[in-house]
Amino acid sequence: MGTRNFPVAFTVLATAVAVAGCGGSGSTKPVATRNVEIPKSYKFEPKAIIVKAGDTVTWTNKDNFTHRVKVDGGADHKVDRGHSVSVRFDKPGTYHYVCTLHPHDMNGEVIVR
Ligand SMILES: [Cu+2]
Repeated sequence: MGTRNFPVAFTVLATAVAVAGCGGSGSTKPVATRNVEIPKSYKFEPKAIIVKAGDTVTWTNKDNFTHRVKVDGGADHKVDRGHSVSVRFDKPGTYHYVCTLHPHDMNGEVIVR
């Protein structure tokens, strides 16, 4: 009976949604902006951003320490405190980036559309 399968399918779907919801802290939803701050305490804010192809993204270091920004496939830029670095994104795609000094704490994503 086809109708007996429906409640089972529904339960599986609901579980999958609940698991996905637990994955993030709520601050990882991509934000449409070209500016990423490096505030105090070793992080990028917002962590994930959305830009358009051809846009230039600027990271500004407001922490008390030197950080770095290295986009996958790109150069490793040093960003001293109070300074910023800009990277232009010409092709659509999802680009992961890290601070190579603190890669476990400081990483993020630029989604180019
Ligand atoms: Cu860092």
